[in-house]
Amino acid sequence: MATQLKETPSIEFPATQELKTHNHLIGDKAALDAAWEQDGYWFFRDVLDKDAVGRLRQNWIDELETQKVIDPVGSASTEKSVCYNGGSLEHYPFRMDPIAAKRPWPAFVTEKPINDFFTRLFQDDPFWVPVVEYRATPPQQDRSKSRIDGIHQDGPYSPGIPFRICWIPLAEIDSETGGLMLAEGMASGRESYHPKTENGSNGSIRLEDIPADRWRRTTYQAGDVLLMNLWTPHTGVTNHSDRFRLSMDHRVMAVGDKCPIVGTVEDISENHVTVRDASGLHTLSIDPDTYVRNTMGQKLNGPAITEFHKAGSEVIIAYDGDRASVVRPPH
Ligand SMILES: O=C(O)CCC(=O)C(=O)O
Ligand SMILES: [Fe+2]
Repeated sequence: MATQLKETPSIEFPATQELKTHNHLIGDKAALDAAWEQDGYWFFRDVLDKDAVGRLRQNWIDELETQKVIDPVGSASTEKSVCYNGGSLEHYPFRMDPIAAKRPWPAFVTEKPINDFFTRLFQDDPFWVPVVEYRATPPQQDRSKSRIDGIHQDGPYSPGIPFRICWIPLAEIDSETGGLMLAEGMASGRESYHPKTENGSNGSIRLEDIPADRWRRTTYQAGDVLLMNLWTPHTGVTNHSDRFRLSMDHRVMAVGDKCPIVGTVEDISENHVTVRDASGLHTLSIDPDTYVRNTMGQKLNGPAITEFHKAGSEVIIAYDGDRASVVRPPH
């Protein structure tokens, strides 16, 4: 069934169809792998323990109350919605740094039912890459703007880290609230649809470069989880409801996959990085094709590398032999 999101008529917005659900494939590794290649995502409906999701969500509710942009919810369930009360967004922390500072994800992923789900899915222990975005997106004020935040693939921003994007709605996200919209069946070629800009960064994917009949979304509920292939084009859809859109996006892989080094910079130059993790020191070379990046996903070249990455800062490094393919901050 094609559902058209409510749209300002002057702005182009594709018709979307329902996401597939992949619940029936859990336990069948070959079928899961095939769907991963073919569909470019796994969507599992109602698989995450709702109490655990609720405890995670409480961090968002606390922050929204602190910001005075929602009325105190007390013991009311916030699974359906948290209404925006119209409070000022002038100092609103759009990237949710106060939640990031509390680092609520380790407590969540180590809750037994959550860990059990991912262990069963991977038939291996999950490895959580500490790249996490905490989103509490208020209603979009300017309704004349496009509802498409920016079509992108995560792959070209983190080349060489074979993680899966793990997008977790923390309350209902319906078509008005927006949420994530993806293009199905575009990942198997591992092809970047991003136009390259002059400095080697990635420009946004153009809507016209994605076949119009590929777009998928659904009404997401707390308990659902969407895992997405690095090569699947996707975008956030802006919020046209009167509620906050609450989600967390994380990156996960199986311990048996080629996991990146997660550690702190010991020493860095334009040509190398030495990093310390639990297993000791590792030195990797950096060359002009290494995607050394900042928090905004921009590629850093030459002196910009050591202006941004310093001894003591946290990094995630993917590598091939002794060459770094990506050097990135967690956030
Ligand atoms: O939630 C969103 O708005 C976008 C999420 C996203 O791009 C991602 O999880 O990779
Ligand atoms: Fe993304």
